[in-house]
Amino acid sequence: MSLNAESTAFRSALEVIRAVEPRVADAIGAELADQRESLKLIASENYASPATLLAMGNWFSDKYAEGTIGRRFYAGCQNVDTVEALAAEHAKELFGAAHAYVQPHSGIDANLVAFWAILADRVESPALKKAQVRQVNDLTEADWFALRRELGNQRMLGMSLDAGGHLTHGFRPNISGKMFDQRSYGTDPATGLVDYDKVAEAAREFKPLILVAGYSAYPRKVNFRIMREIADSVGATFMVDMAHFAGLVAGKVFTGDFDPVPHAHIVTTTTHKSLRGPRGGMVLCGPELADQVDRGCPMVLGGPLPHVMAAKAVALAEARRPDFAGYAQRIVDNAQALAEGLLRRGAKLVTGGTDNHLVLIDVSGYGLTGRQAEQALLDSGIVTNRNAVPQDPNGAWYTSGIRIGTPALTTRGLGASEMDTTAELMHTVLSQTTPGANADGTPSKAKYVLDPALAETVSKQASDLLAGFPLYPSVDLG
Ligand code: DSN
Repeated sequence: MSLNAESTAFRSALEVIRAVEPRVADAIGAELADQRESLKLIASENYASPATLLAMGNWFSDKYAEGTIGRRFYAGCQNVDTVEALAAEHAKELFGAAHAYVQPHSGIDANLVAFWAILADRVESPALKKAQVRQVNDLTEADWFALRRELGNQRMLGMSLDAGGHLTHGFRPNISGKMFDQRSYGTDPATGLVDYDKVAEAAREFKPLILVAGYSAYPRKVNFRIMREIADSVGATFMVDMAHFAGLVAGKVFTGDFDPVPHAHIVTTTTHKSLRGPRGGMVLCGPELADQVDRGCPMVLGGPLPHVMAAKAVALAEARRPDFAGYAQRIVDNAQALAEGLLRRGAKLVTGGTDNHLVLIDVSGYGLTGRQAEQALLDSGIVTNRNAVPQDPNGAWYTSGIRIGTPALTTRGLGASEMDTTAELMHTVLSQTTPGANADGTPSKAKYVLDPALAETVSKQASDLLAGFPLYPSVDLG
């Protein structure tokens, strides 16, 4: 039997790797096997296409290309220019953006590029103007001191971590919380929803330079038109981090007031979550911020990864195909089916449901911490991650929540009926897990008690469920 192109490509790659370090080849094969067998509900993960994966394993990995197209610090970048331009072109077309910068290595890097671009654009700093890469050698010691003074204490208002915001939106232990004088807006304690009047009030009081919207663990839509009005009312630059829901924007599930691109001054994203591309980041903006954004490397970023930019171009081309819209809608349909299945069985959900790709279960309803629930589910073949809930009494380490998302299972082809089965499996595990105790008898926030036979039964049911939806059906490693 002749193998298809994808099987041949991956088999050949593993054979070549195995000849040098067989343990790496084995680990790659084992990773595929593990991914095939687990019920992956991590909201920020997905399965990139074989074409996207294969675009990363090649000679572009060897090339340095600091700077950007037309302004490189290295010679011989003509082919990197081709893939960087293709990725940017696809991104602009897909999102209707004037400018796209496709070099960031991650969402955090994309946010840093955006912060620096905004500072450079907004802060009246002669020292900063001089510090732009082309003049950096002209800076005196006095300029450096002035630069720190002029940039210090700029203000940022973002969503708090426990309400669903991201570390880089000013959380103290993150560099963003040290770069900026930061204040957070939360969600309404009764509904769990963003209270725009409260955001407006905080903005009026605090007068931030940057208003940030976007989230990692908020299960609802955000009205970006209203957020932009709030930003405008206090003269703030409006930045949206759409890392989690970029696929829903690309697939036109989030349109109008819920599409950040027409409303924000600058939008950042990852490329690997609901967008289903390679691990990486991206910045979209209008012409007024484009030049500063393009200075991301070497201002903020290490050298670009041309092999990943090639993969971004492939994945963005895939997202421009008509069938991506159907995929994006199915992500949301599945999340809603999963939420309904959990609610029907008595689970407590933050905001009572979802409008997007993720669901946040408040597992205090089962008498568990997030950490206990996460591990019990993992023992049962269900991969999730623990996450704080608003005003979480257990903090960001133990937490009281489990965040689940549907981009990955939707890629595998699971639908509403399988989401109901998934809800049943999760509820079975969570309702039969009890908190454990420390050696001295005090209650533990990490230990738990779950009958191993039950965990095994659920694992088997999860793997039976997945058997009907093979992952990478075109890839046979033999
Ligand atoms: N790690 C990503 C997530 O899981 O949401 C965000 O950085």
